[in-house]
Formats: sequence, C-alpha cells, structure tokens
Amino acid sequence: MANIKLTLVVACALIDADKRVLIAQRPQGKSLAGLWEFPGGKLEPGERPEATLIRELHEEIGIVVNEACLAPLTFASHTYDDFHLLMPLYICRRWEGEVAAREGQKLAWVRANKLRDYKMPPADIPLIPHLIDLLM
Ligand code: 9L3
Ligand code: MG
Repeated sequence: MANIKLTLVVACALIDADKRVLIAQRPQGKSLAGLWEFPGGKLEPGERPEATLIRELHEEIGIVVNEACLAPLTFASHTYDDFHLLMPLYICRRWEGEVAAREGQKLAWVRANKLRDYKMPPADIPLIPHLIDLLM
C-alpha cells in the first residue's frame, strides 16, 4: 500500500430527455472488458477533468460537449491490487451530435433504477444510488 499509484479517471452520466442514462460496454482487449461503465477515461498529465471528459466523450461517443453543460455529481473511488482509482462523476443533459459507438463498444440507454441489471466495474456501482436519487 505504501507507494500505491493514484490513477485519476473522470466519468460522465449522459442523461436524455426521458431521464435515461448512457452506459457503454468496455470492449475486448481493454481492462475490465465486457463490463458496463459510465463513459470516460484517464486524465492526461496536467489535464483538467472537464477537458478530459470533453475529449473522451468525443473520442468514444462522437459527441461535442460544452464545458458549461458538465455538472459534477459525486466521486467514486476504488482500490485495486496495484492502483487506487479516484473518479469524479459528472452529469450532462445537453450535447451536440448523435451518440454513436466510435470504438465498436455496445451502448445502452438505461433508467437509473435498472442500472443494477448491468455488470459494472467496482468503482461505478456505488454511483448508481446517486443517479437514482437524482432521476427517479
Ligand atoms: N474505469 C472505471 N469506470 C469507468 C471508467 C471510465 C473507467 N466508468 C476504470 C477502468 C480502468 C481505468 O478506469 O481501470 C481507466 O479507464 P480507461 O482509460 O481504460 O477507459
Ligand atoms: Mg475510456
């Protein structure tokens, strides 16, 4: 535990007009392949979390998000064997462009109270009640 690495990741719950949340299935070849997650990714050195999210949402989902449309909701954290993950969750209700699986991943729009039906990484699971409180 002494020198455990801290990995900073940022994730986003995109919310549509029917209050459904977008989740993406991690593709084969990535860590945690097959698990469903709130889209996002790792901060690059010196990058602000909002900039990371705008970049990742464009790369992975093909949408353009204005920073003013990103609102922080809560934080997740999880300690794996070899690193500690700290992951703020933002919400976003407005974006430009069509949501599309840019990396061949499966996407699903899911009501907050159905998110537990999808197998998620350990960091994402404690975020579900926050989305239920917000949306149900
Ligand atoms: N991760 C967990 N939940 C998420 C996201 C976006 C990421 N909602 C974990 C998976 C990896 C690490 O964070 O262990 C880095 O993510 P990526 O860069 O492989 O997407
Ligand atoms: Mg990612």
